[in-house]
Amino acid sequence: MTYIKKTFFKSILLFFVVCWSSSAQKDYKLWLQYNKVDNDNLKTEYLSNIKEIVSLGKSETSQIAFTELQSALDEMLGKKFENKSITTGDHNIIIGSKESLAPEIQKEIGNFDQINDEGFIIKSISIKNKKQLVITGKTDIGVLYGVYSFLRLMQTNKSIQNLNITDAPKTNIRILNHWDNLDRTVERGYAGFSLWNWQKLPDFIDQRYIDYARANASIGINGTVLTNVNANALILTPQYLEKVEALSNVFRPYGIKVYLTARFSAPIEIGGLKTADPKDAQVINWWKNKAKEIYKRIPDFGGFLVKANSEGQPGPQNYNRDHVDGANMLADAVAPFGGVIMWRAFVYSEHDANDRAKQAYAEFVPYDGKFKDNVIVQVKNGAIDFQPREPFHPMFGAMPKTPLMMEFQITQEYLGFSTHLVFLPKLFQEVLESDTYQKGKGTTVAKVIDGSLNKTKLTGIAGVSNIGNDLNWTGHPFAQANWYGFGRLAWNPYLDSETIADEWLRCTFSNDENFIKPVKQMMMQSREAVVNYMTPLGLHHIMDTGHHYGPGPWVSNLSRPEWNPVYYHKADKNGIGFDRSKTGTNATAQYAPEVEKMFDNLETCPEKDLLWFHHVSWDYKLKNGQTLWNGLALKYQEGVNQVAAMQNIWNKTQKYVDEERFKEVQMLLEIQHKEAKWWRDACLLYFQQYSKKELPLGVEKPTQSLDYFKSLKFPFAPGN
Ligand code: BDP
Repeated sequence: MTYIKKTFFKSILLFFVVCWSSSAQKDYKLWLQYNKVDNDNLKTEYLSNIKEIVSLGKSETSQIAFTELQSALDEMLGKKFENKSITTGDHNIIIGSKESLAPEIQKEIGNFDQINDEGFIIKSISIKNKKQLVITGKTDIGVLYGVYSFLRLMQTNKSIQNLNITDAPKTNIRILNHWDNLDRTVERGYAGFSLWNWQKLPDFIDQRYIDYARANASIGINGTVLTNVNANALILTPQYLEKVEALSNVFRPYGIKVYLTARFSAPIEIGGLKTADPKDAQVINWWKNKAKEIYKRIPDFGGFLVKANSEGQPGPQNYNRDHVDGANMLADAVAPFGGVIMWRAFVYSEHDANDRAKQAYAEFVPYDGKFKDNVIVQVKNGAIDFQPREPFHPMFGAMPKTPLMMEFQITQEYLGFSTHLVFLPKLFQEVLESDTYQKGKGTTVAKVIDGSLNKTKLTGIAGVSNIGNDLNWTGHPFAQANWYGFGRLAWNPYLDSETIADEWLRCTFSNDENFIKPVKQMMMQSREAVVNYMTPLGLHHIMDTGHHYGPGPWVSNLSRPEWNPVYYHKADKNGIGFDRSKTGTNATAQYAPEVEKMFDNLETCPEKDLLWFHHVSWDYKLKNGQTLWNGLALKYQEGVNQVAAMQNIWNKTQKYVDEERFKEVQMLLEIQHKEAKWWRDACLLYFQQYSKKELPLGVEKPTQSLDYFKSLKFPFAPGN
């Protein structure tokens, strides 16, 4: 080859490597892209308002805050600011906690009592006729959150002149639940393997741990449960605690506490005891010593998350004790060190013939007020299990004397894995805004969760993580928005999901309105789309067995009745739906009278929840005049159409998005479209056996038979 040819090929190769790595990095960088500010006016405004950075703190956290600000400004404005550490001239950005600020600056900032320890204040002030921008808080973590919030303003192209922002998280525990196993598989994980490389820990600190902490800090997440709720006791042995300690050292400066899942039978499995009875003196002692051992290594260890007597997990009931006995025993063990117990309310029993939707309430509500102060009961958003749509869990309206924590699922176990684009903050918002009527109108779930309704001290929101070791963290580029949105809502459960979508798009892709407007619309409709093509009008739990991938409304052969889809839809020749009204299981009675009445009455029950609460005939007239059968079929079709509309929107975004992410999303939407049709066809063919009616006009004819759909098997579907 001639020299010229060789150089030509080399440069082509280099070009591809550069292109590949820069776009691959884009995916990896999440919402912290810090794209160049290309609007000249804005750039001028930013540069004239930022002359120097003065970073006052000395801690590792302060260092992180400064470096973040410095490198972000470098990327966005093309200028590298050094740390001046003393204030000269004007238009400095001064970052530091209250106590690091000069008294005259403190005075200008005003009242620090408006914020809690994690809150921040961003304020433009004037000192000796010099303008300064101060980012401060009571603690260095507050300052770090302030820096991220300030950078978000710039990332979303907002003005930074005359700022006066006061913000603080409304919940104490804002936490990810990783359902990660010690062998690095992730239960219900669709983004690769677990981030935690237990084999190489504690000596090898993967850069990903740091990047993970940074991403979480940027949205205010302050806790992480490293291990699966279906717990393995080995995590509590010294061999593993040493590794956990290493991770907690990485996370600490980012304000993130580590928590673990506690297997209730650990005293037997790793402690050599004969029992795990929470009233047994040796057991009590074992947990006390275990807590001591953990806190010696990890002084700010958060505490334990416990799944007990649920789906085969051991618990206090194995010893004829109850949830209170179990939770309080563990609470006593961690209390001296400031730890908390997050006790899950996701319980239902094969020995209980009652409607599964009623069981958690029935089991837990009698315990209201009986848990120790450092116990918080973690309740899933709905009474069944993270379905595309569920009415809010009745427990949220029924335990005024107990701190209740929200459990959302960020990983899309029932919403198309990491293949389907579904913007979950819309779902989260719907739940948080639901009115429990616990203390009259306007007592929403959000008010229960943030403690404002019942003056609860301990508050929290948990999200089952969708993060794995995929290059882009979450499998689907848009699934990053669900991690982001979860964090933002955990910080402030009153945020609007559309605002979140807007922020995320600008930070992750582009500020171009021609991109933002349609793509935001696509995100906002994506949740309703998945409800429509999977489980419209209140249908639920009709997915296939085990892996939960794809439709399986016909499944009826599982050993426990409440594991079978037929238990939930109850389709027969008379109609379809689960009668949870007074004439049925009376689950509606678990809600406050106003809510009960609304759900109970066919006239007032929202149609989106119709088949959740009522069994209605195929000829039942919907509000739009259609029969139920026609309306149901048209909803399925609408879901498919909505995905097609999402594809149309995305296909027009090519010029605003890097090639790699554009193509990824395009391919994923194509699969989503195929799978939406699969859901529609399989479900309608199955239900049609009972309705015995033709598909209405406008609904496409299935191209396969019901037997074909039933024959599909997925032995290696992920996350199972
Ligand atoms: C269900 C999942 C199962 C979890 C369980 C739980 O299918 O893998 O272990 O919830 O939350 O949604 O404990």
